Amino acid sequence: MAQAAMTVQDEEHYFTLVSGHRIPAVGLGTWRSGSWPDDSVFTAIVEAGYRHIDTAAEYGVHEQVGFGLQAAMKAGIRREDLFITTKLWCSDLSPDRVRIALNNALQELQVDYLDLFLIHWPFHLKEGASRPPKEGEVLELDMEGVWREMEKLVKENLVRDIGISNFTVKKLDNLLRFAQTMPSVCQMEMHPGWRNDKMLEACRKNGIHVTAYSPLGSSEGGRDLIHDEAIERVAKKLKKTPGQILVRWAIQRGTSAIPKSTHSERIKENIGVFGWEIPNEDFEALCRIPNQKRVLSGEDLFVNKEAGPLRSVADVWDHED
Ligand code: NDP
Ligand code: 1BO
Repeated sequence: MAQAAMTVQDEEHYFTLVSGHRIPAVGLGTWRSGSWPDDSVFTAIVEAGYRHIDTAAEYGVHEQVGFGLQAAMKAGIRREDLFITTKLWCSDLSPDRVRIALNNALQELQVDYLDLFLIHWPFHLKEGASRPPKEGEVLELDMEGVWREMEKLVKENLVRDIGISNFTVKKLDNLLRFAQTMPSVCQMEMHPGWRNDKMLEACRKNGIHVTAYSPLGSSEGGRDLIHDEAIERVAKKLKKTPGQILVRWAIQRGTSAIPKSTHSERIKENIGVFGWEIPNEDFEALCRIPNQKRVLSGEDLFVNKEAGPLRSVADVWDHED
């Protein structure tokens, strides 16, 4: 009986990827995590039971995340029980830069392999590009060449899974034409204020697991879902916090979620999402929250209204919204 209970709990904590590997249902985000993300990473892993840490070269915190990972391993957590995700930034989105970027990431994170390496955004930027980019700073992209290099990293066991982020259905379909190794994961902004059902469905159809980023609505100009009346109502009814309702909603949709916090109470709170469910009627109500809108449109990062090639947010998302 105890054994059966363990298995059920274990299953609820993970999703299985097309590669056969498992991704933890909840991970810690590290974007805008300040100067000491190592403390948050350590707290998350050792005190709160997280096993997935999501980071990116662009967040500028690889080294601190690495310190946190090392400290957690010194405290007895095994590397093979951790799931470490990082991302290939846009200035490295060319075939000759992929391996260099991976090696830098491994060195900074102090690990000898990654669990997941994602294409952060499907746009190639010139090194040091401004925000928004000036004329000539959004470069031509050889996606097939980049993907081939990512595939080699899997074959060489430097990376266990490869994936994508901020793709559209059009870009996904294009990638699937030439991919010899399937993207295992697609990381997208998803929360009740931006369900992005279209992309979720396209990934499901192709057996690609989705990780929901900004599951709480993000920070700094994000959407304040924590105080949304529908979320607060369900939280009150189920005696959970709004943060827990948002993370649980993501998991019940079949996506993993990577809430970010640098506060230890919230880090612990956000993973308290197992062993209970949002009842169907409440789940459906959360799926009907109006004013569906992205928080992270990509405008500052990629749009140059005068010179292009991306002249609007609609261009960034291939006019699919
Ligand atoms: P989240 O949706 O995780 O929200 C983070 C904000 O919520 C912070 O201000 C945090 O503050 C606050 N918060 C955390 N927990 C609670 C809680 N329980 N109650 C109230 N407030 C809370 O935003 P992010 O945009 O950071 O997304 C999460 C992660 O996803 C990122 O950190 C990053 O790893 C990844 N990501 C990936 C992207 C991509 O392009 N692939 C894009 C964006 C994000 P505090 O820290 O003070 O607790
Ligand atoms: C600038 C990168 C967006 C968050 O992943």
